[in-house]
Amino acid sequence: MDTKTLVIGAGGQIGKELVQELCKIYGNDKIVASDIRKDEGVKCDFETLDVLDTKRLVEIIKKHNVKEVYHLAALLSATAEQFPEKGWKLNMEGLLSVLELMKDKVIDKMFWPSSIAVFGPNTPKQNTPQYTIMEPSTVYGISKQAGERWCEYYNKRYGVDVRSIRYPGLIGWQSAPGGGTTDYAVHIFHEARKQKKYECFLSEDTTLPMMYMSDALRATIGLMQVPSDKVKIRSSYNLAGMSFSPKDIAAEIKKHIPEFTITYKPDYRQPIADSWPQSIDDSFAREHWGWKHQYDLAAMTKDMLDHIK
Ligand code: AKB
Repeated sequence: MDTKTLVIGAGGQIGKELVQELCKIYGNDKIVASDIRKDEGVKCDFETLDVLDTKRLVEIIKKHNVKEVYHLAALLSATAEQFPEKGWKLNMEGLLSVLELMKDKVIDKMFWPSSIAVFGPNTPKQNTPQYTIMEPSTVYGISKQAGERWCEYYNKRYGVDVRSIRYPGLIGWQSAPGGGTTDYAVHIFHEARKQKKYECFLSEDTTLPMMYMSDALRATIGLMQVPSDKVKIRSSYNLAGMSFSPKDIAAEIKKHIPEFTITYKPDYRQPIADSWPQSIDDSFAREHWGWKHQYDLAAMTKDMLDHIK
């Protein structure tokens, strides 16, 4: 029986596009998508799964002879602040049960996403290094940092092949983000097309690291494809694309939609954003496995607006 790749959290912002991309590269019959709710659009096999249900997870893995897993199910920064216990439980227990299955050699390889949220208010904000002060101040950030420690521990102690990236804010036109602090950078495009105006929940000068989805997918699949000895960091790799503020992105949108206007009404997400870095040093990813981003703010804005009609 052929081996398959399972995407957990396939209905989320990254999951939706990742499943499509993996199907394109490896074929629909090699991919299994799973989420708590059925996504009608998927072309490959789909299994309903709550990642906290380990019995069901094992059943799916056995049924499809799954050997690789992209484990994306998580509560993002803003939602996890509303539901701290749920955020911690989902983000930690889900990861630990897949790591255990790797230890028991049920699965050979896993991708698990970390985030710039592992950094905190005492981290240097510019060109944030791979190794630096990390004192996350959100539940999401704490869970991602703890997750990184577990990934490295399982790799060093049991030799499991787990690979990870600290995603910046991700921007794509195909899927909606859910519950993140960087979500404004996706909503702004839809509102610019629909209303020609947008009220931003972050202040105008809040600069954050961001990345276009096609770059994020290339990085994710690229990291999973390189030989294991190239993956020298088993906690999670810093990864950079671009950095911008709401004011910068609004100015770029205005080049395409001159009538576009933006107003600012910072809310509970502002302190989360203020605790994160503004730009990231990703030289280890570039050196170890050849990472190189393609999209800057101008190229991304054009592509987003070309696709959102
Ligand atoms: C969020 O805003 O929570 C995420 C992230 C940066 O991890 N997009």
